[in-house]
Amino acid sequence: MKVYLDNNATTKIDPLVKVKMQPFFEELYGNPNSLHQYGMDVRPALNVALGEMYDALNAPDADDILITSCATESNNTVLKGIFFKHILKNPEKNHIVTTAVEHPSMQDTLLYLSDYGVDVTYVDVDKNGGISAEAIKAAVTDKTILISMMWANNETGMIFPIEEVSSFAKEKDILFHTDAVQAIGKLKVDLSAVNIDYLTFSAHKFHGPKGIGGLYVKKGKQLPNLLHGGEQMGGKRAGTLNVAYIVGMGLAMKQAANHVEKINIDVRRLRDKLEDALIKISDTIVVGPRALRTPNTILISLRGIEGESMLWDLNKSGIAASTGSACASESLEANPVMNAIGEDPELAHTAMRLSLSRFTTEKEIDYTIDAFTAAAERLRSISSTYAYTNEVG
Ligand code: C6P
Repeated sequence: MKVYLDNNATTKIDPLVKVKMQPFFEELYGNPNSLHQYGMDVRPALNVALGEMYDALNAPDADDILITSCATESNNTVLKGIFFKHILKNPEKNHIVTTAVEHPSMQDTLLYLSDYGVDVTYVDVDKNGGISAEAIKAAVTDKTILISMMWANNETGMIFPIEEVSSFAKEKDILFHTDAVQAIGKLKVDLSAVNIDYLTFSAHKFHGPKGIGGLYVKKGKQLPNLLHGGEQMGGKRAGTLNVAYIVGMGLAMKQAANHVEKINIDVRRLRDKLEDALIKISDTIVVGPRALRTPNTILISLRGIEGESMLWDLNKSGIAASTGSACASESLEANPVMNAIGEDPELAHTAMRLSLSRFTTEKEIDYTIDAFTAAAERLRSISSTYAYTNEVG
């Protein structure tokens, strides 16, 4: 049996999305900026797709949705845009508040900007991997131009206090950005109910295609371009529009919004069933209270079992999981969020992330429970043999 439990890294494409995209690779391949019939033929579909995104986010038409190539580009656009538009012109306001557990597309960009005079405060997570709104508020100074906080963490699934912090930012006249990559499709994201200026998303995290994402920009909060060289997207991002992928992202987002309630019942039930079984394995901890996590995610540590060993053992049984975020998988370093939680260094080396989707089945979860439990027993017995060998030898 094959079981895919790495849906926080990427998801399979929704079959309906794939069907909807197909004509745009074949007969409808015109450039939407061309003035001939081929160009004209694809424009209605782009408008439909954008409409689906506005509806899914409940964003007013007056606001912008900028299509990007991925969440990484959206995050870079916000941070570099704020640097060029605000910080470079007024270095008195050069302070950004963020969390210690943002995705590398935030952290590395902030590190890069810090060489140009940007001052960044990274607010630590608590022992559950959560962020307190009070800690964010306390980090703000009269130099703060931006607060950026992810909506939900990709490793733990912990949901951050977006509503409270975004209202606080508005009160203080500070810009507010959220990386909502792990929230779309799992949580209700309603932009008319929160005070968000910028919101990042990526289609492949909600059963859309890879290589396409977006940045919501509130009216009046426009940023300078990251990409220059064309009039596409109303002159806000140059480069030929990827029509098939935009069409796919529109439908995927609509589907994601329509499935949120179902995910919070069905996927949550399967996640809880899996977690209830795995937590019975001795010396095991799961990060963060369930009610405060996205309904699909478990970050678990099994003492004495290296995350990589577990991953390879599960892989042999056909189960795909991860030791943390996919973009850090080649570094073989300890899980960065576990490190940030900082309770016990061993936990960071033994972390495993299991993330479900609305396509995960009960049968797959039952199979995973058996395979995971057996793998844990097997690996623990090997490591105790090693301990014995080391003792006597
Ligand atoms: N996280 C994970 O395994 P891209 O690839 O640019 O579309 O998405 C980047 C990104 C940005 N923000 C968050 C919160 C994310 O989780 C990701 C992608 C994957 O956790 C791959 S590193």
